[in-house]
Amino acid sequence: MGKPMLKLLCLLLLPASALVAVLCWLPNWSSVGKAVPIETVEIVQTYPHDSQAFTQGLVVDQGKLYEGTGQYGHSSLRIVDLVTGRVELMTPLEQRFFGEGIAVLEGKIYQLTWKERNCIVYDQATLKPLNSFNYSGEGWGLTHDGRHLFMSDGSSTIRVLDPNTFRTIRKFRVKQGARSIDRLNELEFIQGEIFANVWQTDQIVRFSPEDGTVLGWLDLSNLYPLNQRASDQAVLNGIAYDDKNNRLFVTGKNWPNLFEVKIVSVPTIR
Ligand SMILES: [Ca+2]
Repeated sequence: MGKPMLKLLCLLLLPASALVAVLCWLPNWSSVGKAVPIETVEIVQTYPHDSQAFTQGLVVDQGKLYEGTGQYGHSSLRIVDLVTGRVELMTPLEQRFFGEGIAVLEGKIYQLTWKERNCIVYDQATLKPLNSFNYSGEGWGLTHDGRHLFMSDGSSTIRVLDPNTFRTIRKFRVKQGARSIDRLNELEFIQGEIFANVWQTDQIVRFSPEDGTVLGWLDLSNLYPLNQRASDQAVLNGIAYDDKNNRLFVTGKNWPNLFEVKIVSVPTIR
């Protein structure tokens, strides 16, 4: 290439490279204008819920409610009649385990434990333990997209796991712009998004399972007033989605009710 041609090429490329440099330099370029909707819910139906259940995992599958409960000496995995709240089948965990999130996938139930680094796998119909997997760190919430498990650990990080090996395939952080959203607890995969309880709040955050980008918030502070709760541990925790009938259920730790709710848009953004 001759010198005149090289000069011309440099002149042509300079504005483009300058633009790229500016775009890369902008610290929150990907988050500019990322205000997201805050929505609330209306109660469609109220059902009884075992107020002794320290809810850590909640799933609806084929019209049945599956619940995982926590606390040492009280942890369990349950099949619950959705309408009456009656426990139909229950497997208690060993005293050394503090039960956490659950996911139901291909005839198996996966139940995390808090600090015991042990995911117990059960037969879905009998709740009989089949095997278990080890993992590092803490276990909080669990859900799946039909193929992989998604696991929270109390931070803003979500691990994507192979359900056959529990190997971590990838990880991402849940972020709204530059702000990490941590204390992610119970999870639910809903129509291509993940919904997560944010521990010790009445807020649910919705985010992308691809990269953790926050897509919106649900404010559920209207469901169960703080001054009626038995303790400050009785926080919102438990999201279950009935994908066949498009029904959304929520409850909390030691809440006396489980609610079917409908999302209602309100004209606010955060
Ligand atoms: Ca769930």
